Amino acid sequence: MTLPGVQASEGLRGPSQGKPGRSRLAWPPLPRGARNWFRWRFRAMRALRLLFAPCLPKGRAAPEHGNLPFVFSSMAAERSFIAIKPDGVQRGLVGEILGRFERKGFKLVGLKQLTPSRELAESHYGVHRERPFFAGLVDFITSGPVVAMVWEGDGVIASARKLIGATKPLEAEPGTIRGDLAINIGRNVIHGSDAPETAEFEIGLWFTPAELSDWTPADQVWRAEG
Ligand code: RTP
Ligand code: MG
Repeated sequence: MTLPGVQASEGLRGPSQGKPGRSRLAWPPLPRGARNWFRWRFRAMRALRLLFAPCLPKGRAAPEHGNLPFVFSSMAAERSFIAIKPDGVQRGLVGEILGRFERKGFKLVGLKQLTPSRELAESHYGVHRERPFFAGLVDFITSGPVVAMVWEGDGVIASARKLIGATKPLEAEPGTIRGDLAINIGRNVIHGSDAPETAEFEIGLWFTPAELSDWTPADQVWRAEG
């Protein structure tokens, strides 16, 4: 595959792939057999998607993946629920935070602003129900608008937690959202799902399937080899 706008002789090769005239991105640095295996697996799955598309139900959250028969469902791209808490919205940090996820290369598939009901907040933080900070946490999260988002991409759940940083902002590394933008545990600006099961639960809690878009960025070829 030749990337659009790139001549075969230009320098878009992996660091160890210096053969002149090669047009393929040699990344990740795996043996050629392994790279080919991944490529053919991707192509086979894409062909299956096209084959099954006409006879599958419409209107699911992610038709491109979610409508596949269960045997192919492991293909579904990973999604995480991310929320900018009321302090982040009040402080005008929405653009800054959205930009960090966009620049990383993840895909935004859901976005809305709402002031959560107590019921929603209590379900969302239900795992902390018995903790002493629970009541204050629910008061805080229902105190104003929250920007709720779903981001998609390989490894997005763990990666988003890294982008977000440690729960206590003073312990969060500089360069992370909490490390750069917050100082207090009760005003730590952003939430991110901490595991695949939590992500699935939280996405279903905050969004209806119709509120999520399945789309392919025009520059996808520049984001991931495939
Ligand atoms: P989040 O769920 O909001 O993304 O935060 P997290 O995973 O980093 O931390 P978690 O343990 O799930 O705690 C949820 C939120 O509760 C507040 N908290 N306060 N005062 C305290 O000791 C305390 N501990 C937790 C924080 O706002 C935390 O983000
Ligand atoms: Mg948490």
